[in-house]
Amino acid sequence: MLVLHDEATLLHETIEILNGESMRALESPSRILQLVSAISQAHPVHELRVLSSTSASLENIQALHDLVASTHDKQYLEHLRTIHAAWVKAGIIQQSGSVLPECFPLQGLTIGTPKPPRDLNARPGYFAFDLSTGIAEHTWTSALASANLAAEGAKLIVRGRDGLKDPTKDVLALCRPPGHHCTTNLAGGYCYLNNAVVAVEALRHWTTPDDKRPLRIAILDLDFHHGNGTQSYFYKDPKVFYASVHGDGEYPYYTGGEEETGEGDGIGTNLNLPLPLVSSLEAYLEKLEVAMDRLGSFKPDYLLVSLGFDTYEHDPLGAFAIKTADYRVIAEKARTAAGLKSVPALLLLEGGYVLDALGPNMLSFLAGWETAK
Ligand code: SP5
Ligand code: ZN
Repeated sequence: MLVLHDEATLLHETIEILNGESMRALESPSRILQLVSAISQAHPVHELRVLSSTSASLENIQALHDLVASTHDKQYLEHLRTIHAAWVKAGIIQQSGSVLPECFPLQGLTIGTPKPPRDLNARPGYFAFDLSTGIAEHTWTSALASANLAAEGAKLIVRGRDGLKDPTKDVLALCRPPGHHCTTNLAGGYCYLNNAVVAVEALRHWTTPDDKRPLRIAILDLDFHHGNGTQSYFYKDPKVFYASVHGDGEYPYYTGGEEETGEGDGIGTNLNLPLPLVSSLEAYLEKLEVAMDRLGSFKPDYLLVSLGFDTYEHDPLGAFAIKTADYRVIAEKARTAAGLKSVPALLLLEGGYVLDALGPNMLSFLAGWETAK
């Protein structure tokens, strides 16, 4: 597997409120260090390629900003980029501190559509939906680097592009922060920029213009949590099929039901498979098979996988009973599904919070993925 990493993804460090306590966010730089270490040790089975979004050419930086601006709300991006410095300047926090929301403009509180508040303390609540998504000094830099890995991964799996000897070789992007919870204008669940959304638009961008037929893209979300942000972005889009297996009734609580099947032209291209808690591999595979059948029948040109390891048995934020060896079976089933076998795939890292299990779980998954081909 070709694995993409950027050291700028390590810079973001923030706090969250979890179980009524303020603590360092479980989504930490060590997660990526663990994965990089495991993948490096597995060389030459896996190839680690280190990119640098912060020292990219001006042209590439502009392209990245354009891509992010086309997929997220302008005021929201401005907020992510500037609020930490504004809070420091106003004396609300120190440079090492984090911006967290204070008040949310929820349904029932506001009359009509809420407007972005001028008050600096109030602004974070307008652009977030939880207290796990603090904005620190380097959050914007890491979020951009993470989105850049998704975009570069997309570029690489487009057939025939850019220096890949085997253009159909799959790519894993070690994205951090993750992306599948945030919408075009709301941060949440440790997510600031939606990397899967960025990858889809990058795939569309990099596809050769002589092929006028619109691309068909399948997204398989294997994180323990429902990818509400990705679902909402493609909810009315008939060319993107989103399928998710996730904990029933778990975070983000208000999305992920079976009845959410898409809207308008997009009816039938959204599939939620909530799974009861403490499900083991057997129950998980049943749902995965349903997801793979539907994604395969969609006959996509590309497959994106939102890959989270918080389905692991000991994960503090998950409640399934998946073991390290099980990831091999899960990956093999996903990779060998009818209609998807020869489809180029991009894997994007989402959650997974047991630090010393991340490396083994990823290597197990990749082993299953690669033997399946
Ligand atoms: C990317 C990702 O995995 N984000 C997840 C963020 C989850 N944050 C809130 C977790 C709350 C867990 N509470 C457990 C409730 C058990 N019923
Ligand atoms: Zn998750």
